[in-house]
Amino acid sequence: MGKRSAELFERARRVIPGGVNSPVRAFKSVGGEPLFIARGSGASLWDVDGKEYVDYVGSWGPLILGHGHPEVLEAILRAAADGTSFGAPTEREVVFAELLCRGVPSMAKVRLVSSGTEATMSALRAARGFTGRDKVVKIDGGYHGHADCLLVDAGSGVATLGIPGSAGVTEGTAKDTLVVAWNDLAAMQQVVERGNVAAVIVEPVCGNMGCVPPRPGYLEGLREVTARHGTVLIFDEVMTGFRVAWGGAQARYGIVPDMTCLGKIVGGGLPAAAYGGRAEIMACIAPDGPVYQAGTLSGNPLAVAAGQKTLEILQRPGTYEQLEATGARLGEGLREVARFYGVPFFGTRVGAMFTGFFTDGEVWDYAGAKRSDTRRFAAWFAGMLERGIYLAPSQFEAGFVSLAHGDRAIDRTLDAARAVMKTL
Ligand code: KE4
Repeated sequence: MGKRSAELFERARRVIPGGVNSPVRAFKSVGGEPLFIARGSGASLWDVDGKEYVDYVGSWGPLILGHGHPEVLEAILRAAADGTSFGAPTEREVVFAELLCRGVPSMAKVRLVSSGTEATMSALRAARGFTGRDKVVKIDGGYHGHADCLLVDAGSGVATLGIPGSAGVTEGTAKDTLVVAWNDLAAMQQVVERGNVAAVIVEPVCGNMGCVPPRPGYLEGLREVTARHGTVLIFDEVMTGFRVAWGGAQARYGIVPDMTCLGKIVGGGLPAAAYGGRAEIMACIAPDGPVYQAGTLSGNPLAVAAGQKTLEILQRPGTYEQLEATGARLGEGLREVARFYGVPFFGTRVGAMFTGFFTDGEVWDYAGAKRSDTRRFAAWFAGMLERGIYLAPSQFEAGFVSLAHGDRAIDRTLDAARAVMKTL
């Protein structure tokens, strides 16, 4: 790590818990100190010491166009010139909501919020209000933001830090959250059949235990058992929405959930997220119905402008084909390098999201992900960082490619991977 980053981290730790504004940014599990970022452009980032990196974090998902896309910047500036926030309805948010409902047709109506956490928390409240039931089911190692009832056996930073949940979540709250393993349909059926389950919430492609796709038939099975028991099926597409396909994982796999949570990409790098679903469920939301949910900055004009422009660009011909091709080149390239150097490695990928697990076995759930050699991952991460490749600092996070990742970025990454894998 450079001198400026080290100085800033030292100062940050004095005034910010752990020196970071979100735990995943700390390099705790890989045994280093975080880089402080000065700027980004396209597929690259520069730290405050002037070193350039190929970026596979992409602000944890939103930057599917890369950093500082000129059309997105222009849209933000234009919106800002008219005022930064009104706390009142605008035409822009209507157009954006129409675009989201067209893009994700399972949503008859959608409510804008400012973070993925708000989206999932609000969707669960709506599902409970709609069904009059208490329990929710989540996946072991699934992460849906930091609402109390979802911080049970969570993935992402919680998994990275190796803690079972979070202090400060009451037993009363945790007892209504039931947890089953990803891709275990029989376990899910059992829990849902026991009754009183308001909602099942899943990432339709897990991204917070690393990228772990659904097994063939699993999502279909979820849809069937939840429909049979009147349980609301919530797809948390905060990560997968408009990333793995136009319209998200539900479009890619052809499954219609009752509710959908969106975030990251729909904010185009600014704070916007959304939840929506079937008309009867959304009719429960205030002021139409009794489920309260609100937000001072909800539908913020700058965030909506950035999201709208991002989705407009994604709708242009060939974008998802390009993301698929870039993802495939990188994913297959990494697998090949690992095979060549005899490093135990299980590569996963769905479209433009990927993970390389350092394990002999296959990974289909969190237990499988945890069998990875995290010490080897730490060495891999450090070696890649040194060679100018910025990966998420955890085995239990997905990597992302963007439309700005061209052949040069991928070549540079695979060159670095050869040099590092050789030493593992
Ligand atoms: P936010 O509240 O961080 O906007 O979104 C929460 C969230 C909800 N659902 C899914 C599937 C998510 O992946 C997330 C957030 N993901 C993490 C990284 N894996 C965001 C990074 C962070 O926590 O700083």
